[in-house]
Amino acid sequence: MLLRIDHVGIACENLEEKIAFYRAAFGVTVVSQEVNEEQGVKEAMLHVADGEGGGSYIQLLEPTGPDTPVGKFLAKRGEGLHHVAYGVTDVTKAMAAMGGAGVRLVDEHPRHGAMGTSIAFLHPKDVGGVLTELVESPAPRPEQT
Ligand code: CMX
Ligand code: CO
Repeated sequence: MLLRIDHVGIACENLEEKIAFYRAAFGVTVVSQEVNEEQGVKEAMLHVADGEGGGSYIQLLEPTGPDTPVGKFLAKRGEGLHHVAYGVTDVTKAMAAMGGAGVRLVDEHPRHGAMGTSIAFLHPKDVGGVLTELVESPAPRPEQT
């Protein structure tokens, strides 16, 4: 059911500073930068590699305010690894399967993620302390097939 690791989400206080660090230290490039008000984040996707199932990324996350998931996480734990995101073919089907296996779903329905993806979160308390995201990428445009 899982296609690949789509991205790792990393919480930070200052997005621009962390982008500069990752570009200098790892030579990665920013492929998308957006504000997702619903998730309460300013974010950047940094490209790591392309595989059969699609790309893999580092997602840098700066909260838009203290009362957001990443804002609360930073206050409690400080900067660092925030979540792991797996690519899936169909996020609604994956949610049903994982919910059926007894894992608490944070989202009842898929939400909008970076780069046109559909995303849903699984509760960290049911995944051994790891906030887990499921990502369905948009269908490729005809010229990319
Ligand atoms: N990883 C591991 N544990 C986490 C966590 C994380 N990222 N975030 C919270 N927790 C733990 C807390 O430490 C806390 O544990 P304790 O009770 O043992 O202290 C518990 O979960 C509850 O945490 P909280 O601070 O009270 O936060 P909430 O219950 O209000 O929210 C959660 C937790 C997971 C439901 C919320 O963070 C959420 O909805 N996350 C999904 C959305 C999200 O993270 N969006 C930003 C990223 C967007 C993107 O990737 O595109
Ligand atoms: Co993410």
